[in-house]
Parts: sequence; C-alpha cells; structure tokens
Amino acid sequence: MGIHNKVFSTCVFLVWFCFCLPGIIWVAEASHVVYQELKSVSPSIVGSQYRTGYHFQPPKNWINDPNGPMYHNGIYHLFYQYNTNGSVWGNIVWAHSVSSDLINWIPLEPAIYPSKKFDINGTWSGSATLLPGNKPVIFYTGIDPQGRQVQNLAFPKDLADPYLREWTKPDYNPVIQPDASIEPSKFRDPTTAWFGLDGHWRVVIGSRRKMRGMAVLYRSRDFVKWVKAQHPLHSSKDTGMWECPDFFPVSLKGKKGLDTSVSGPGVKHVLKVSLDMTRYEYYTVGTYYHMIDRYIPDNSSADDHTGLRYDYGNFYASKTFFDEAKQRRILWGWSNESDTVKDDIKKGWAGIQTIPRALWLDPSGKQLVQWPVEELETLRGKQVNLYDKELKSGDIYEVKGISSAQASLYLIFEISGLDKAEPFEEFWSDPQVLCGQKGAAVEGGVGPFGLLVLASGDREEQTAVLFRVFKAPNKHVVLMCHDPSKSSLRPGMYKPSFAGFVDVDINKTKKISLRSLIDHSVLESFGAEGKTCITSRVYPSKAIGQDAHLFVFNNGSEDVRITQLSAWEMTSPRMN
Ligand code: DQQ
Repeated sequence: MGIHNKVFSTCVFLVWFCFCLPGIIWVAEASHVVYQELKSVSPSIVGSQYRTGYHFQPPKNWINDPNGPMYHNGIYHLFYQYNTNGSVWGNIVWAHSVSSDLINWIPLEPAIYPSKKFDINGTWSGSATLLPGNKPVIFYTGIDPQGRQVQNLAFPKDLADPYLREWTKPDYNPVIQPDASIEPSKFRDPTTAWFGLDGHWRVVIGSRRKMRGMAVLYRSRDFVKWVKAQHPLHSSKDTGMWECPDFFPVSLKGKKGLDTSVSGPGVKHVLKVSLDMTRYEYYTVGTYYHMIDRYIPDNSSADDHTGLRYDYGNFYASKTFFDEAKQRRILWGWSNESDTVKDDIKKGWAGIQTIPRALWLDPSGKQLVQWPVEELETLRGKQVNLYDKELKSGDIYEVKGISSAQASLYLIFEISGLDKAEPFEEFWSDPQVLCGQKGAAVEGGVGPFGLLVLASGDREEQTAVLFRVFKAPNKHVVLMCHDPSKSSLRPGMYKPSFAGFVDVDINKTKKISLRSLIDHSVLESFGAEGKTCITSRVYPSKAIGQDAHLFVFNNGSEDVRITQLSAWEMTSPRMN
C-alpha cells in the first residue's frame, strides 16, 4: 500500500498545516492529535483487561469515525477511520467490516486507502449512498498533494461480491474541490446524498467561514458533476468548524426510519454536526424547505453548543444510515479512549464504536429517542431479577449472581414523593457542571439514586449512573449523570463527569427507567427509555473481570423503590 510514501507525504502535509510541540504535532484540520514518532509503533502487548467484549473494535490499533455505514443485499457494512500501523491517530485508511446482524463482525481488507493524487495525503471521513438499482457509492474526503480537502467517489469493483471487498476510485476524482470562498483545510466529511423532486442529488460538506460553521450544499444530476448551491443548507455563527454533518428525515409519528431522500408532509428533518471546537456533537430538529434548499431548525432546538446531543458523554463523529431491512434509522458513534497515550501504546489499541442505536423522533417532536438495536438482546446470558426493592435514604445494595464486567441492565425507579426535591438554581444551565458538583457522594433530596458499576467489593472504585430531581419554579428538573470520579485508583486518569437533563414530567410519572450497557472500559446509559444517553470510558484497577461488582444506591433523603431490575451477563459475539 505504499506506506513509506504515504508517511512521507503526510509529513509534508503536516509541516504545511501544523504547529509543533516537542514530540507532538497538532493537526488543525481534523483536531486529531498527531504524535509523529508514535503513529507507526507496534504495540508491546495486544489486548488488556480494558478490551471490550461486545462493542465494535478491531484486534489492534487506533480507530476513529464510523464511515459509510449501509445495508446492502442482506449485509451491514461498517467502514471506519483506522491507523494500519499504530494506536494513535495517523496513516488513516477506511477499514471495512461486514455483518448480517450488526452484532457479529467479519473483518475485511481496507476498502479505501491513499493511492491516487486526489487522496495521496489521506482518506478521511465520508458516507455511502445507494443509487438507483441498489448500487452503492462512497463519497469521502481525500487530502491532495497540496493538503487540500477534496471530495472523491468510490464504487464497488464487483457488485456480485456480497461483501463488496474492493472499491474503485474513478480517475475523474475529485468531483468537488474547494472554491475561492472555502478554506481548503476546512472542507470535509460529505453526507449521504439525497435525491430531490427536481431530479438532482444533493450532498452537504462540513466547513466554516471565520467562526461560522456551515453545511455547504452541492447539487448534481449525474452524481459526477457537482455544482455548489448559492447558500449553504444551514450555517450557525460562532460554532467553528462543522465536522461529520449528518442530515436526514424523521417521521412525525412512530419509530420507523426513513430513507434519506424522503421529504414532505409527516416528516421533520434532523441536522447533526460534530463541533471541532468542543469535540461534542449537537443536533437540531427542524424543517427542510426543499424548494429553496434550506433547513431551518425549530425554535425549540438551540442551534449551537448549548443544543441537544445524541449522547452527553464520550461520543463523536457519529453517522446514521437507513436500514431498509428493518425500516429503521441506525446511529453509530465513535467513543475515544480517555486513558493516556502511553496506555494506548501499551494496550496496542484505542477507540471503539458505541453499540448501534435505532433512533426516532419523540412524540413531543422536540428531540430524538435512541435505543440499542434489538439484535443486542441475542447476547443476553445468565440473568438475575429483583422486584420491589425499597431503597431507603442512604441504602446501598449489591446485585449478586452475575458477572457484571460485561453485562446489561434494565431497571425502573419509582419515586415516593417529590416534596424533598432540592431547589433548582437558574444559573445551572450546564448539566455537566452540575453533575461535577453534585456527584453520587453528595447527599440530596430526591436522589442521587442509581447504580454503581465496575465497582470493587469495597466500593473504593466505582462508576456511578445517577438521577437527581430538582424543583424549579414551575416544574421539576431531572438530571441524569455519569460520575466516574472514583472509577479508577490509577493515578493521573482523566475522569470527566458527563450529564444531561431528562425531559420527563416526573411529577406525573413518578417513575424513571435506566438501561446501562457495561463492557469492561465502557458504560453506555439510556435514561427514560432513551431520551437522554451518556457514554463514558473508565479504567478500573481493582474492579476488573470477576472482581467487578454491581450495586444500587440511594443517597437522597426521599426513599425510592426499584419496581423491576433485570441484569444479564453479556456473551461475546464474533468481533473482527
Ligand atoms: N476525523 C476525520 C475527519 C473528520 C474527523 C479524520 C472527525 O474527516 O473531520 O480522521 O473526527
């Protein structure tokens, strides 16, 4: 694959666009940190206690963004940004895996890698589109010899190969180049294309002008010749570079997903962008005016870094696709490591993909709801249940009977009363800050109650998932929080709290559900049936394997009751 050439030309590119610290080069374009001497280092040990059992990861090396997910002739394809040579970002190709169930994955050879002038310095993120006749095409960003970000196409070499192993890049690439109004280093990550009523395809590309983030729109009749529209599909000031935009329709009613080209009555649209500035993602729900090719977010959807998030934790560069087989839209997201680079080199791997989630519009029309794909349930093994368990103020109770380092949980908490809810301060606009101040150990009125996972028997190590209910002047506010402040006794670990508010009328329901997926170094939680989701990476030193314990707790003065708790050990699928 001409690795040496590639490394050399990447260096040339980096010298042009980077500023350096000893041993570290920050790449402004993709804000992945480049450790120049480390990006081609072989690991000393492959595997560790932190490898996941049922999350998507390759056997070794660095991974980042999910690319071009699609369903084609009975097979799910997942491509992803992959370093062929080391466990930090660099030497990026489109690695490729296939599956018939989204759970068991077969690895294939990289599908797209630098080989032509138009991508010699990099094959970065992009999407797949199914053309008429069920013919897949990939749109991806190539880095050309001048370090410009250009958009290229790739087609399957042999449509009769069920796995679509080999991809051909036509010589007419690049099909889109940055014009004079676009900064060539800020122009990347094409979306899945959609087909308009006027017979033209459309695609958007992430960019920014000054600090205004934008989704630059292009149209094409034949998918080869693309013309820039006069206006971006959408833009928003002070949001910086928009990476990995995603634009798709959602049905106003029900959970069914829609093909990306569907529009008209009964449909709203979602625009998601990954903000390079914050390294978090935000989405809005709004209306796509296809006659003028503009997307306008609803008033209820903030259009900046205070907006809605798919996931309030470690989750970035996500992408959805329409699964025609089960008529659903599925979301993939990248969860980066939060240990040290030194650890990643030792482990020989870094990065996982979160469990694929079906997503749909909440009946309120104001937000999306997500739920792990139903196929995940096939991995459920030994199960324990608990019914009607009272958790009085200060109670902690161990859930025994399963090995909980690789597990899945579903439980419902019932709240007896809300009188003791703490007052909600108006300045608490950022749930993450609030969660940092009021973690699991800080006693409250209604909550904190929840789970302690990946905990040592003495609970010296623990990662908490908790709810806390506050009383605002006209309503109750529910905070859902991951508190990993005690997740590891290892010194120098990065242990950020993550949190989101949960839009439920707790006064009416008096109940809240929680689903948590635990997998050695990752915790994915879904509050209130998927209204608020949080992913964290944690690295315990004692609570490993059989020594990982699971507890439920209530640290609020109001009693709560667990009406139902089901916990399953999770078996391991074939994972690459
Ligand atoms: N990662 C890719 C870019 C994208 C960024 C490079 C987001 O295409 O903007 O690996 O994580």
